[in-house]
Amino acid sequence: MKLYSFFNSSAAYRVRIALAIKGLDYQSEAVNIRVGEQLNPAYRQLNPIGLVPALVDDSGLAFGQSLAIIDYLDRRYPQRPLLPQEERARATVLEIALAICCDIHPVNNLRVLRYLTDELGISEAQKKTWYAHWVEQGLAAVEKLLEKADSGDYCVGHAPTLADCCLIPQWANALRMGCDLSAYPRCARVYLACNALAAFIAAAPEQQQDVIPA
Ligand SMILES: N[C@@H](CCC(=O)N[C@@H](CS)C(=O)NCC(=O)O)C(=O)O
Repeated sequence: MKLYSFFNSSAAYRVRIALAIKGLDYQSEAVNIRVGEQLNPAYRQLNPIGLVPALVDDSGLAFGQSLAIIDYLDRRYPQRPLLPQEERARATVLEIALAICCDIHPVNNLRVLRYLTDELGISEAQKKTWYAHWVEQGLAAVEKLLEKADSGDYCVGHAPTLADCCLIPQWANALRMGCDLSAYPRCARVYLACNALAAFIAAAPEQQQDVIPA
């Protein structure tokens, strides 16, 4: 399999965690989103949306959307499942994952931030305020969802799930952007516990071949 990835893309990071938890071998192909490689026609053949990640599986099937990729991997390689079978636990995992992937991440994506600064002319300071606002709203909700789920070291239950695959990259992004995360102790506990696991360490941005030092 080949994963088209960028070291600090949180959507690609989700998939890297899933691949590592499942112990799957894959080739990594860097797509530098800072210089627009995600918009190259050859890449858009693989992922018409023009965002990373994209996966090409061992049969040559190519597709994007990190959650679709993780769901595919989970069904195809059922070892260490990332989505519980039990309906209520599954709904809780998806609720947390989607709160991050649909409600926080898209409004703070690179293309949105660049549109705000380059087309609408907002300042760097206003961009930071925008970013922190949506992180704050979103993580406050996630913190409540974790409380409802009675989270511990993981968002739901006693092993990492899709929810953890989504929370850790989102948290890492928020840290990188200098957001105040002190109001979310349950999220912080999950972040610390997951980051002690080999799969999460291997998937981290600083471990990727295409890392660009800050
Ligand atoms: N819903 C997509 C989101 C993918 C996404 O937004 N990727 C970002 C990096 S985290 C990207 O490619 N950004 C480039 C851009 O905004 O132009 C997924 O989950 O795969």
